[in-house]
Amino acid sequence: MFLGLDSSTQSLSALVIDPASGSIVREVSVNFGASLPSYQSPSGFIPGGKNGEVHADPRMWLDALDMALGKLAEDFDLSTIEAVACSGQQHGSVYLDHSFAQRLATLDPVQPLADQLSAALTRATAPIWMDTSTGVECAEIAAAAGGNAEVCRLSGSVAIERFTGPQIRRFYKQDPAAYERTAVIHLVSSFIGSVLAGKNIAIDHGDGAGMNLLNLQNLDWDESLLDATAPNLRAKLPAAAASPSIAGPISSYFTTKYGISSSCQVVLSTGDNPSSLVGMGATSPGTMVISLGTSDTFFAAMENPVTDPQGFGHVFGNPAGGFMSLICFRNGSLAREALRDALGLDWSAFDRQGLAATTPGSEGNLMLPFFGPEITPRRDFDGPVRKGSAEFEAAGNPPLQVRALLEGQFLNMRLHSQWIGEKATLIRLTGGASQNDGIAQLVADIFQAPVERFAIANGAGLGAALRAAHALGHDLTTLQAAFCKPAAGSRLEPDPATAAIYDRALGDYKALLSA
Ligand code: XUL
Repeated sequence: MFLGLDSSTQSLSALVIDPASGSIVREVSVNFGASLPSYQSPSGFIPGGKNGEVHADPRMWLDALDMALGKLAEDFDLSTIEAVACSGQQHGSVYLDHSFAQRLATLDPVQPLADQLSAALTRATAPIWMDTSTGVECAEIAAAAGGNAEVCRLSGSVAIERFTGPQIRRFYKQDPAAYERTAVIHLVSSFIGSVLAGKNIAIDHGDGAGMNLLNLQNLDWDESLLDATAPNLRAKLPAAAASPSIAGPISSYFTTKYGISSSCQVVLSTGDNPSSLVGMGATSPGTMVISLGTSDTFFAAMENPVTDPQGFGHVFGNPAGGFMSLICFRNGSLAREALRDALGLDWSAFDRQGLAATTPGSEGNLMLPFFGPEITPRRDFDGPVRKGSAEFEAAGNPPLQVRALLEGQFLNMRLHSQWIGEKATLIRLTGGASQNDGIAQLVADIFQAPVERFAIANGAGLGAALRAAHALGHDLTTLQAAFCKPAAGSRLEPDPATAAIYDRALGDYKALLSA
């Protein structure tokens, strides 16, 4: 049996897989807001942060780890677990002093983790990926490192607010004494992994690439980016290492407290997106994952670390080797819901029948689908742009508005994923809206690739468990064939008759965007 943990924004979940039967045998989850109300973080972060600050209390993650393992141990024999790996929300960082290593090595199973480790925190709270407070620091890092094009070439991303390097720089500027006292800076994933291993563990290339600090060519912390970020930073960072590395056996805290075997191995942690790449069975180039949520995300494996010349996309390490792209589109369901509400429609307008009232290409009408600020491409102002017939431009003809919005979203995604240089041979669609046949068919047609839907709710947690098994010698391809299966009857084929229509629409969309 193998255990995967996923410490995400709102919850910490644990999932056990049995490779022999190809099944998930146990799954538990601790919702931070509901189960740990004393942290007053209903959505997993401390509300009301000033100047774009979004932080979370790392003690909450530790309490959730104790709780999740406690829940699991209630009706499951954890001595059967051969290895554990963790996935964590990307970019968030935890700051610890010299006592952390000693505290980890001498954890008392009778006391909660949080009580024993909190005194090691040099920054009481951890900035997470939702934080947008570091605009100034991003500009400073880019300037010091020779411009954003250079930062992107080196690290796979331009200096960007939610990434860890700018967060570290802000801490150094705000509280230099506490920065000085900091002996080690962990990502959320490597923090939990270190607790499991009872020692500081390395940061893997998957999550490490989300810091604006990892050099993608040599897979080590980059000297010029370190210098641009904060003094003496290399000494405070764990080593960067390949994802399938074994960190060592699990800490005796967990063997005594939860009955995990002392031979259970801790595998390096990774970020939730690299972990989802594994859990969605998309670690080989050609298969693209599109996740439809509040924001939509696109990710896919890549052999070489090509970077986005426009600087919108990101490159992370692929836990199975090589690299992966990740592109976030802020106007996902955000825009779909805004249009639905503005027109007084319900979701049926977006399904196959609703879309059947109009034809592919929206009769030549086009929409830039930005109902709020967008990050891919960057647009600060709110409001979609409509171009076409007078009625359409006046926001009339609701069915056409719906189709034009969806086509705009996925043409925008196709346009802004061209830099990865791979044609999709298969798209794995996940997230709430993926169940909608109308939207799924439109994705298949715009990308001219078959679409499969997944029933898996927790791709990152499954990815963690698969990584644990892989690091202990199981073949990843065999594991993925057994675990990463599309829901029965969920596959849709692209309609070849729409290929030319969407090729032309893509050109028109690009022209409208430039205009
Ligand atoms: C990716 C990103 C989020 C977090 C939280 O760059 O910021 O997807 O990983 O899920």
